[in-house]
Amino acid sequence: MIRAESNLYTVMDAGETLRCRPRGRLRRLGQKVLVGDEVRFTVTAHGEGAIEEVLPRRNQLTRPPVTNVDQAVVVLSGREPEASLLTVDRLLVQALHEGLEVLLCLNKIDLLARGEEERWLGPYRAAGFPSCATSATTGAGLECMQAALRGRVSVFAGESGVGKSTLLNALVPALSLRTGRVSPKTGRGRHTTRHVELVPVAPDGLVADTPGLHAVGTPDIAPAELGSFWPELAALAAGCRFRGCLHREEPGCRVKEALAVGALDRGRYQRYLTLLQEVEQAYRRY
Ligand SMILES: Nc1nc2c(ncn2[C@@H]2O[C@H](COP(=O)(O)OP(=O)(O)OP(=O)(O)O)[C@@H](O)[C@H]2O)c(=O)[nH]1
Ligand SMILES: [Mg+2]
Ligand SMILES: [Zn+2]
Repeated sequence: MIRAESNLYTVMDAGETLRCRPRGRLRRLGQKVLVGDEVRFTVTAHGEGAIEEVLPRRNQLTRPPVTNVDQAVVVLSGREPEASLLTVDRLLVQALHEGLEVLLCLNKIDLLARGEEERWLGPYRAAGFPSCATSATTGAGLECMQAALRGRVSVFAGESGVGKSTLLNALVPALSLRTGRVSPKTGRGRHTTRHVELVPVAPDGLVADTPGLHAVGTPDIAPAELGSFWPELAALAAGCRFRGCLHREEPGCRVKEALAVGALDRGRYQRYLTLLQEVEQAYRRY
């Protein structure tokens, strides 16, 4: 199910869409139909459909409210607005914690000087994250996005104003989502996206346009687990002297060794420490 308007649902099947209403039985069972749900339906009179059953969900996001999501596309821009990498890392942790694959998209590369793209994406590429560098306005890098979106359900995340809606409009020309202006005063965007809908992109791909996230809260993760969401730290953790090493002050820590020889990005590590401290504080409150 790709779109919900009050009690009318749009279901997509083999590339065709059908307007469906839920059977009263579903409502009586308190069974909600959510965007992203796989459903069993029958065709009724007047070319409408009836949703008979909602199939088991693989996952369910609350922001945006979409189910069965495969991938989070974390969008950032180097300028207008200049990305907060702490926000980017929070979003990555949140997405990985939800069990999603992630794709980083550096948008607005038309505003960047040569070499800046690598400065933004380099540490993430080194950590093993797939990435695209795009300009939604010039069309640069859109083939990279098309390839990454095919065959799966994706959600966009990222600060307001980074160009999520503009990117979607560029990827799906038939679409015309509302896009916002970046405030000249703050260099930040305003949240202009309100509804949630899955739109077809690339062969077999579906994408939700999400409200941009200004700030996401402290991840609900145990301190010793946090490192597992930093792929470049997780790859070294098995070699640390202590199991459950937090890679902070412990002796025999492979992460500290790698930092000392410049084999790890300091910024990523610092943001790990920042989130570790937050996670510890939240944890102590229990
Ligand atoms: N120069 C440049 N501007 C862009 C690019 N992509 C988007 N913009 C502009 O950035 C502004 C914000 O874009 P939106 O697509 O509304 O941003 P958003 O991420 O959807 O923002 P929210 O819906 O508020 O979360 C608009 O003025 C766009 O025209 C790009 O690649 N290059
Ligand atoms: Mg938007
Ligand atoms: Zn360690």
